Amino acid sequence: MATWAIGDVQGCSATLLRLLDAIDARPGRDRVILVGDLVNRGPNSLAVLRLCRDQPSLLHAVLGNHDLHLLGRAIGAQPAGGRDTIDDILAAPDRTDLLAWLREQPLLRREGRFLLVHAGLWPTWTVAEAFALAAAAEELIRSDDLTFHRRLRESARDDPALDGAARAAGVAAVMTRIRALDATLSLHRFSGDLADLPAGCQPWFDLRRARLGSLADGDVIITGHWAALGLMRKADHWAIDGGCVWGRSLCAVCLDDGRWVEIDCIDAVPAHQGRRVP
Ligand SMILES: [Mn+2]
Repeated sequence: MATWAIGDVQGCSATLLRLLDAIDARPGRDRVILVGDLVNRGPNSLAVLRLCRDQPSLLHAVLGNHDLHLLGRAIGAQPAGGRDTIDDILAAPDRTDLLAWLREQPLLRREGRFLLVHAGLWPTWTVAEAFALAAAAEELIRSDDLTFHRRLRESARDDPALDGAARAAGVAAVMTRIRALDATLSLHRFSGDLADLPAGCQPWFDLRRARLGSLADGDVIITGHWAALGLMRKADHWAIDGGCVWGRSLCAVCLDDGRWVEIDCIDAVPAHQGRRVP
């Protein structure tokens, strides 16, 4: 039995199938955790969700910002985005099953010494706090809470002065969208290469190391979401978004022996138009 983590699939179902074959992932024996953004931007998000729904012992996930966007659209809490490629899921005859599977996935999960979260953690959270905050947000996700979903997009920080759906939306925004924080400690829109970081901004993981000494209290955090970072392997943080939907690669890491397996994207992904990251 092996446990793997795989980076942002974003509807690249053919590449995902090829990677599962390359790592010889077998239902009933192995487990694969997708690190969020299973859907959107890419060509076949419906096939990705059907694969997950049909292989529940093999495939697991943490939720990404695009997954939450799909759940928000499904209940009318979010408008369609101009580059959405998830309408076929919303129109599918089996959409109820597919969304039910997705809705049950957590924001944060532990596999041994590994913590898996789509984007990252707030600089001041301990791991125990992060799990408690994630649990409160997951409860609202599972109950299709409209207030939570409507606040998600404009939330830009964890604010302990808030409570209920308002704080939970900030927590989920952090876990699914954090990259750099600006001087006011709000999520910044920047998604490029670290070398191009705007003045006054810092990556969440540098702020977190500065405050806590390590990212994860002795554990290793595994994230996707920041394609322009490239694949990054540090003692306390592995970033595994290979930018598949931008025509680059999909990456799997084995949590048992540390092997990395990376394959080129074989899906028909949209033209880049100069954009390098989701
Ligand atoms: Mn993302």
